[in-house]
Amino acid sequence: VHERDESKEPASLKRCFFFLDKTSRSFSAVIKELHPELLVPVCLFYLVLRGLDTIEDDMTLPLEKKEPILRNFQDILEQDGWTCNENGPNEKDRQLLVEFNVVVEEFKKIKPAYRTIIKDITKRMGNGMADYANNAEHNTNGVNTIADYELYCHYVAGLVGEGLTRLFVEGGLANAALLKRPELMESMGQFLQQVNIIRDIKEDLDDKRRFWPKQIWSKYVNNFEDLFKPENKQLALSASSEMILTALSRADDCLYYLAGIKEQSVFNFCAIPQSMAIATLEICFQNHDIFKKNVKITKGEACQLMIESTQNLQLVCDVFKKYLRKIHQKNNPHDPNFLRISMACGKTEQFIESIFPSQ
Ligand code: PS7
Ligand code: MN
Ligand code: MN
Ligand code: MN
Ligand code: MN
Ligand code: MN
Repeated sequence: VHERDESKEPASLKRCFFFLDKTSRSFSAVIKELHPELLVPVCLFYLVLRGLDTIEDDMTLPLEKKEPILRNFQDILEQDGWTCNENGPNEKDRQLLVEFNVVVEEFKKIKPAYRTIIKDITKRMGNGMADYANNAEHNTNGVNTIADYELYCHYVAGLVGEGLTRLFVEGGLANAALLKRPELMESMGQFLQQVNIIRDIKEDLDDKRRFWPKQIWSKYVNNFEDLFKPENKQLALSASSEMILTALSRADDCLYYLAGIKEQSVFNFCAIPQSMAIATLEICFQNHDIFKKNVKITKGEACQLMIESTQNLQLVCDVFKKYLRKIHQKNNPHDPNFLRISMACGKTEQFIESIFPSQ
């Protein structure tokens, strides 16, 4: 384990690490353990996207202010001294944007190849977010088809998978062959984002945002709001099980991607969020609380997952197997998605068995 020499860090870099701690629960720990070659670039990549997301999430920002910031964020990255005071007082990460000049300052200093990757992803993500911010404004149904939903998840998370993979390869810490399987890095992001969207349904509703696709929920209820009515409990659970099934179909790609990561610090960085995601998916499954509050895995469970996901692929597969079996056991024969969920669990377990035969 290496350590940063904080005495040699400029104040702006110290401030970036301060914001990393302040703005991320799970990512801060794994980013700080990354190989020194990528530690600062990935930290800055994170802060850039966190800044962008703070603009996206602020529902008090009028669209005419929000849209140009989202669409031009890649240029903002290179504007000396840029800061933003537009966010509402309750936006949890507003201070990062108030002091965004420290990110701009450090961004200048990283290798041009890393800057190019971060700028490219920022540009595509910001424009994608803006497209969907528009949608929410003009179309009260928000995300309609499953294709809309997966495109949104592509913009906010699949692209992160692409950017990180390009950084790993550029830094000499991952095999360039990974770039030839774009569906694997896409699934790494999709899995995390879909789980976030499933878990956050109530929080997002309270912000007047909807990310569950109408194509799915309309099979069960007529209006999105009906998902939250106590009398529709079973229908809401069925809709959630279809959302969970959709996410679950990405799990095998994620394990396949992890099999291609040999460098230990990059492996840990990639594996921990995926393990947290499958555990979160399992507590959301057949759990009506997601329609009432933000459901979270316990601190103890999170610690356990951290330990199990920082060894090797076999242990990560064991984690996945454990949660797949829990999902399998909770599966309800009266649920219209029962059979498909059962098959998805079985298929993923078989995939794991094919990499690590149990006897
Ligand atoms: C490892 C190949 C650059 C490390 C990590 C900030 C979390 C915030 O939290 O609903 O409910 O408010 O607004 C693939 C991370 C995908 C992304 C997306 C893994 C950047 C991240 C900005 C690919 C993380 C998925 C918005 C956009 O959802 O969230 C490998 C590093 C990864 C950030 C995440 C988040 C999107 C998001 P919340 P939202
Ligand atoms: Mn967010
Ligand atoms: Mn967001
Ligand atoms: Mn949010
Ligand atoms: Mn969310
Ligand atoms: Mn959230």
